[in-house]
Amino acid sequence: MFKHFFIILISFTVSISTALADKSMKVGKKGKPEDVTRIIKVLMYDNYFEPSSFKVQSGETIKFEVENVGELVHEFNIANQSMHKEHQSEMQKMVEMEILLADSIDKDKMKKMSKMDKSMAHSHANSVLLEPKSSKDLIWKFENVSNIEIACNVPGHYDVGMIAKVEIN
Ligand SMILES: [Cu+2]
Repeated sequence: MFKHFFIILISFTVSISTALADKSMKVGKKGKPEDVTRIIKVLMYDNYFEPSSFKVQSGETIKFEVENVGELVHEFNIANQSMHKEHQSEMQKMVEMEILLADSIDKDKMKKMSKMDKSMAHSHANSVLLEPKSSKDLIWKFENVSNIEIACNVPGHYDVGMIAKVEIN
């Protein structure tokens, strides 16, 4: 009986620490405008990024000028795979609540729902969510980590490969 409990406790602890390790794995942080050393223009199409890969230096602060030139809503999100996976369920919820539509965002509804559930506001320093024909800048300071991907987590888009590789030197 005691042994059984102990095994459960161990597996529970292992799964928690794996989750924590992923979360604390730094992908960088929001950058300051005065630290920007490079500007990269990014176009979002249905369903891919242009450019489709990025080479950055560790410690570099880049301003991404992101423009959605597609017909659908797209996201530009700097994260690692497990962060993307987690964020995809938030985005799925936004679709179910009809905040996130295929080609638009219901901003009034977003405002209302986010009072009850903060994640519905979609305010993340590492991401911009854009309606077609709109643009926004994102300033990011990269740190020395592997497995960073720039991806779109609008439901279905990640699965069809709306992912850009990031190589950090
Ligand atoms: Cu997309």
